[in-house]
Amino acid sequence: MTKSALQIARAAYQPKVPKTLKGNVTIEEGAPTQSVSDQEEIKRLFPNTYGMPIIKFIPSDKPMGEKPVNVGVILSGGQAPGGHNVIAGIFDGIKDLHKDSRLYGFILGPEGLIKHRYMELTAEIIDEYRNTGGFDIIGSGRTKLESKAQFDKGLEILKELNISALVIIGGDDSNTNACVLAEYYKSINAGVQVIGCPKTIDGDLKNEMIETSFGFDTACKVYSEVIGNIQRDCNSSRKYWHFIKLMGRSASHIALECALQVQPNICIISEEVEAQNQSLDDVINYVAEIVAKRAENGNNYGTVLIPEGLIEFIPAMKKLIAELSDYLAHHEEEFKIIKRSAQREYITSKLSPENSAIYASLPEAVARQLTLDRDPHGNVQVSLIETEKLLAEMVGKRLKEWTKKGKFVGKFATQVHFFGYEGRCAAPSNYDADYCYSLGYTAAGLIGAGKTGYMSSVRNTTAPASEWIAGGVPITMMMNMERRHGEMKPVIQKALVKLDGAPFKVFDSKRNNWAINTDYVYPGPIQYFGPTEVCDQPTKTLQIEQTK
Ligand code: FBP
Repeated sequence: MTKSALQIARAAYQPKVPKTLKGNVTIEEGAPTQSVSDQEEIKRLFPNTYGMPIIKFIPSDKPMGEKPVNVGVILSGGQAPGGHNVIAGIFDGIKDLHKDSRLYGFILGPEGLIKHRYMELTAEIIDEYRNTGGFDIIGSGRTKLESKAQFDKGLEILKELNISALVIIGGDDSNTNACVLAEYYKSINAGVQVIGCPKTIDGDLKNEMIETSFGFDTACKVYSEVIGNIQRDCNSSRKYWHFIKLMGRSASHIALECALQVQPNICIISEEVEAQNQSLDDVINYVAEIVAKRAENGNNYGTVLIPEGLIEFIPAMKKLIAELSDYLAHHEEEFKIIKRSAQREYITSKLSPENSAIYASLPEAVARQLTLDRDPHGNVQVSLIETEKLLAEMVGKRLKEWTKKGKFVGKFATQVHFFGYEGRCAAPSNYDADYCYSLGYTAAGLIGAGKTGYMSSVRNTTAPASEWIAGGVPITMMMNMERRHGEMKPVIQKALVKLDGAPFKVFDSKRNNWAINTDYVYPGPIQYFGPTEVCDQPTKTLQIEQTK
């Protein structure tokens, strides 16, 4: 494998770890815990893993492990920088428990467990992947681990390989499933512990005990670098408005973090759009008004950040999508035979007057995307909708109307961008490299302590790494009951952007200034070597949240 100079230098990087993970450790248990809500129901559903205490690692004078342990690991869902370091941390952790411990990776996500596809992760393999981005060491996948049949099938291979602990590295849904699996294996005395690790660039798996999901830091830094570059380009030629969509699924954490890093002219926050019951028209007017104001000052350029999930958060669009999905689900065959050129008119004639009017107002491409792109459940895949083009086009239309009325005197030329995949496999920042390794090493400690149904937790991460607090949180503690596919289910509560949270408040206090007075920040590329204030800083979101 040919390696870049950075890869070679990075291979030698020693992740910084909390001092409580160095040398012999033991656990300190706190008081019993409760789920965030629906306590009785969740206790009933998880009789074996409910109410367990929070765990903290503390130094000890004796080693924790006496005998070797075989561990399995699964990468679940979308890629996030640092996954390889979680695996390296688990590997080193279980080797420190006992030198004959072994680690097996299940190939291409949870499906590997069900289909019995695996590989042993030896020291040679692990060394090739330390501090690298990507999930390619074993691959990832989106198969949901949720049925008893899958759990039993998985247990066959775990028994065959003498694996007594499984680490599932995933987002909120995968960790919910990890907890269901932990409960099931405990209820049948399977002798397999299950530990979760918080992963997702989206940043929406976080709570009091999980400060951030890994990968969010690196992904946001990569996006902020390129947005910063675009802003400098924009400020140099002064002729384009750049509409930039950012990944993140439903939550706007990525857009908000990038806004805090680069100080764009506009950043839309989906959660605010929903809370204020804004229509698409309101969002268009908001952007167009800033464009017009800047034009008054002779500034016919700017940047607009748009979270990927925006469309779902505009209440009127949500209604349109729901009616459209329902209609198409029942009239698929009829729709298929309509000529492409007549499809738009056909749909417009079938919807309620309110939805029909919104649909008719959408640009051609977006209208088509809404009718064509369905996932296996029949839902529109909002990530495939080009919201950046939708906004650019509709703002353009609005400005033309205003030009006629004399309300806009300026030029409006646009460029559109979508950043997502560019950041998911980037070489982890020092923060993610250290955080991920610590999460993995902590998972090994939880295995050594015989725990199951826990998520690896590393806190206090705005302090130097040596001061970080490592331990475990019972997954049931993060759960509540939510309606999913028409049924009430126990799930880890998804963390959307809180409008009363400190990061949003900081953004809110500055955005009007950023809109009119160009005050761009250019973060530049992630730095791996150099002074700590350049290389080791956590996200602005975390820094603001943890400012006492
Ligand atoms: P996870 O929640 O699984 O970590 O995925 C994050 C994400 O990158 C989202 O931001 C994005 O909407 C989605 O994955 C894209 O999915 P895919 O990789 O299947 O195209």
